[in-house]
Amino acid sequence: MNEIVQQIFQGIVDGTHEQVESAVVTALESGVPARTILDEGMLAAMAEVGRQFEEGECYVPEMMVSARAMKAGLAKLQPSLRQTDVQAAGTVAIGTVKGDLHDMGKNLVRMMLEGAGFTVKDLGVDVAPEAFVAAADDVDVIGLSALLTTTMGHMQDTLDALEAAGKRSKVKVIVGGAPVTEDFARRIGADGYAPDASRAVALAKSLVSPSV
Ligand code: B1M
Repeated sequence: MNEIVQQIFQGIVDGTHEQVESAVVTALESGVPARTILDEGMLAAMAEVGRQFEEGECYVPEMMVSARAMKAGLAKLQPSLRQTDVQAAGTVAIGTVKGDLHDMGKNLVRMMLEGAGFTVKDLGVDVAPEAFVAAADDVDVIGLSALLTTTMGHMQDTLDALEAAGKRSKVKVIVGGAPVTEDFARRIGADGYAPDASRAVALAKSLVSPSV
């Protein structure tokens, strides 16, 4: 791994947000592609933090400082993940489902959608089905994110609430997040599943303009 990308990786694992911020800036200035920084530095580091948590090598406070470092780095990376001069591709309301406070995957999907020209309404975290229903009037696509196996069920609740409100046919619903699978998405009746932010953009585009 490139030395500066390694510093980003280690800074996120250690939770040293200032080191991560400056290393991301240095990496961009020295021509490291934003995707490499994201995939090999940042996402790989969060996967390592998750592994350490699972193995009992770190606890919630350490996960929180790593998350803060990741957010600091993402803020520096964000302009490079966006493209200017793109046409608006459609509108999306995105949120992390009820009971779930994980927001980095959702934020990344939002940033990449905005970069691809979508207008995105970010509903935040711990979003109740009713809030998604309320947002459905103004958007083409609703995006649901969940990181906990215990909160995935609220995706189904949200689809049911849209159906009950007579709005299900007005919007496309896409789902994602680490425990979510293609099969789960099909079972709950979502319009699509994406395993990562890039594929969420491709999916949203294909649903808004089926010929793309
Ligand atoms: Co928590 N956490 N966490 N956590 N956390 C996980 C998810 C966990 C897998 C860790 C582990 O055990 N290995 C585990 C869940 C286990 C399970 O359910 N099976 C877990 C747990 C248990 C918990 C708590 C219950 C811990 C506790 O309190 N005892 C607690 C729950 C709080 C709550 O939500 N109610 C908790 C808390 C936290 C922190 C607050 C400390 C922090 C979150 C900070 C924040 O988000 N602001 C945190 C973190 C950082 C993690 C890990 C380490 C990293 C998550 C992350 O941000 N990844 C995570 C372990 C892991 O995932 N390896 C873990 C980076 C992010 C960019 O990836 O979110 O997967 P991700 O998003 C990806 C794709 O999934 C996809 O695209 C993104 C980019 O490629 N994607 C979509 C996501 N949403 C999408 C939507 C789409 C399409 C694609 O369409 C709409």
